[in-house]
Amino acid sequence: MSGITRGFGGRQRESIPDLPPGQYLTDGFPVLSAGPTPQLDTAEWNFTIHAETGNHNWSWEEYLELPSVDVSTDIHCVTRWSKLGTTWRGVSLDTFFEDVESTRDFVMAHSYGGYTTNIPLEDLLDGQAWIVHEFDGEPLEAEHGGPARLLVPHLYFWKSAKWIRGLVMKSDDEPGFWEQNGYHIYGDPWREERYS
Ligand SMILES: Nc1nc2c(c(=O)[nH]1)N[C@H]1C(S)=C(S)[C@@H](COP(=O)(O)O)O[C@H]1N2
Ligand SMILES: [Mo]
Repeated sequence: MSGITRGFGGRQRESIPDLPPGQYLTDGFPVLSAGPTPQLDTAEWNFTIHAETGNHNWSWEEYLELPSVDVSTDIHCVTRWSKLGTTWRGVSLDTFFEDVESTRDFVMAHSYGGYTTNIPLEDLLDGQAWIVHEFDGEPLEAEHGGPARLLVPHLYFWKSAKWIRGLVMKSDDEPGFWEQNGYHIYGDPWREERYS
């Protein structure tokens, strides 16, 4: 080991503590959509939580009246790009669920355009998920899910449904669109839960 005081003398990969395994950093903001971008008019936009005790519905005006917060977070796409320190503004899912009574443990998120993705309810609560309508201080662009999308940044980004339309409470963790097409049922980027 003489002469080598650090590492192994060869090229070592720079270790970035905030980067999950198998991911690389990007400064851009790639657009990944399974279909065309729906053109949504906020006058007709609605967000609904469907529970066994009834439906709770928010119009765009009602959504904007809810307390909104700034969110700074890292995002990780299963196709291996990560973006650190992204900034969003929106409403915590805790706020929406204050009004909802349900004994069901799972959620299917539904988007305008038909996309779906499944998430355990506990992953949407306690300050872990938001409906967001601003990115980087600007209204969220349609291609990134505007007027509003789900943001669940501790899971791979396919769980962050763009053009969010509603959440349906479920007794079972039924697979959504990508989960039926080979993606992992849960999608933790730190465990590399990419495919099933
Ligand atoms: N409605 C909808 N939401 C979606 C998708 C989609 O195709 N439709 N793609 C998912 C995937 S795979 C990723 S990586 C992110 C991409 O978001 P972006 O286009 O804003 O980068 O949105 C997720 N949410
Ligand atoms: Mo993705």
